[in-house]
Amino acid sequence: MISAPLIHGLAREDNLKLYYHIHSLQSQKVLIAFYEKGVAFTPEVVNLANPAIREAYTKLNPWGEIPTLLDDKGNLYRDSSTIIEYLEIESHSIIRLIPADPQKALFARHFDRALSMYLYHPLEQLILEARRVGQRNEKSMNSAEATLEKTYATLDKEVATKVWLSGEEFSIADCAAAPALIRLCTLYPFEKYTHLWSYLDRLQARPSVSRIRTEAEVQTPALLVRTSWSRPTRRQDMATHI
Ligand SMILES: N[C@@H](CCC(=O)N[C@@H](CS)C(=O)NCC(=O)O)C(=O)O
Repeated sequence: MISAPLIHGLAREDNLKLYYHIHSLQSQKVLIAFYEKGVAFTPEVVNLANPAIREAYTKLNPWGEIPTLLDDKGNLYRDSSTIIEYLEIESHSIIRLIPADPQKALFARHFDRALSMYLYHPLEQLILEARRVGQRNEKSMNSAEATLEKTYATLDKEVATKVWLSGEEFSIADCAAAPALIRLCTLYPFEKYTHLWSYLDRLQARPSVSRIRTEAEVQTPALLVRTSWSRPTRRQDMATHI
């Protein structure tokens, strides 16, 4: 694993170690939360493509998934939403990502969870199929696209009247939405959902979001192509955008 310099923020929790990779979307979700809150951490970059690193990492996270957070008491948090909830409780940041209003907090958590099932899951299915050039499973692609259409339509209605998914405040739900929508805007574009498209513009204008995009692009220039605003027609150009 590679260590990188501490990232400076408003509140300092230097005793937090984050195991992640910038190309992992759930890692990006957590990074957006850290940057929004201005909480510092010690980065541990985990390259799961390296079998020896993967093997070593399963001692920390038996599922072999990133991100994982290790706190100063030796507690491990192995899920992006739980890590953000942890920061909400334990960090000294005054920035909230779970709204104080209980009803809005429920909305924020609901969308975070719904996006994990109905945006991230079909997105991962599409990425998997897109990599299988010549032997794609049409049934799996159709099912992923049908789920995405329902999710796009639902989100489009939500953000037609709201700035962010839980209302006026940027929340955990928006941290989750940004990395997946940025990826999907080239892989399975959604311009016809005009409110959702404008919401993506708002997300991209957020400094925390543009920071993770820059970090991803700096580390792998090829990603510039993947996250660019060029819009392929659905399906045909998929192989060039994975
Ligand atoms: N529920 C987990 C899922 C995390 C997850 O699926 N991470 C992906 C990367 S984005 C991963 O580590 N996949 C295993 C692999 O790439 O081998 C979370 O939200 O933190």
